[in-house]
Amino acid sequence: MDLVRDLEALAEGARLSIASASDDRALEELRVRFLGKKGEISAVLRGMGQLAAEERPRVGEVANRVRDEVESLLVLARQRIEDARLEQELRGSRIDVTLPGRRLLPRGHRHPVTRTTEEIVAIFARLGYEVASGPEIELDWYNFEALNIPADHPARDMQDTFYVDGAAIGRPEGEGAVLLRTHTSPIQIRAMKRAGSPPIRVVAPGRVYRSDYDQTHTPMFHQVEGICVGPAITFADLKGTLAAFARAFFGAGTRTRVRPSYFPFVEPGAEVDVSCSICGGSGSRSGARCGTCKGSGWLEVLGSGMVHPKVLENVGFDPAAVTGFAFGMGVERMAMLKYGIADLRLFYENDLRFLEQF
Ligand code: 2NL
Repeated sequence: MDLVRDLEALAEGARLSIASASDDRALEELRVRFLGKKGEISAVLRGMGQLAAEERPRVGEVANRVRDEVESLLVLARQRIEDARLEQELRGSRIDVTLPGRRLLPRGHRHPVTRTTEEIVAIFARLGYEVASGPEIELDWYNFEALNIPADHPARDMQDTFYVDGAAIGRPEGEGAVLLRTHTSPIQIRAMKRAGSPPIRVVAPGRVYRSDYDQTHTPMFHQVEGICVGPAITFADLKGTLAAFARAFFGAGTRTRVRPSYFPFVEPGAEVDVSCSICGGSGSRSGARCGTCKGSGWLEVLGSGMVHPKVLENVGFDPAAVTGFAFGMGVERMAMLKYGIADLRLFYENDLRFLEQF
């Protein structure tokens, strides 16, 4: 029976020392002391050889119970110590996750094409134009027919585009082709139909698509077009508006000239040139021929004209009562001329060494 008493005393000693252990190392020492091969419980069990056979089961039973208890006390103590350690760590280094970061990340900026689009649109917004957008996947009627470009018109070749399989998007056959718009004019056609009657001033930025790909053409590019229709709008309004735009976009000293040109949706049509923003219109730069305007002093920047009567008619406006002017420009080209960018493809390579200059 001495062994049972020894075991009970051992258990009491284990309870006290485990309860007061304050780190993992101390616990490990206690584990070895009580449970190890040369530990106290093993020592007691070794003494069992001296016992009478009938006493052994009872001592064995107590020894097992004590061993189980010490094991679970060690597990609990390990948890207690880990909890305390975590608690102390959390108290010692409180992190305020609501504080702003100390190192601000570099902010980034809009793509030069987006920026140029916004600059152009803002100028026309100041002139009283509303800003409209429309679908990039367009119907033949809005992209071509309404603009006085019938199916057999040569302008269709120049604006050859990408066609969408109408059947695949559930359009009944015979309702006209579905295509990627080749210009943003259909936005203005839609805006005029929506308005129902003049006057109207709309500027229409957006992506457009043409089946072109070379040094100066990408199959997707950006345009800003505008239209102004009302009673007695004249070619003088066109010139005044586009000259004001050119000064706002390229700088106060910018001069403007118009040359006759042809677009099926206007009559008469005109090309608008501005004095070269790089050489100031002189045609030369530090003694050499200006590369941007090829020495002419002028840059072609816009197409324009008086809205064709058929186009007015197509949107339900009365060409006998109202007139209007319209214009269109390529955004990439405007950005190239303003910032002196030589190669169109730079806009779409997404090379940060290029983009970070803006
Ligand atoms: C160019 C030429 C132009 C227009 C666009 C237009 C729109 C309507 C009616 C009449 Cl709804 N005209 N837009 C007119 C003349 C020229 O753009 O070279 N763009 C890059």
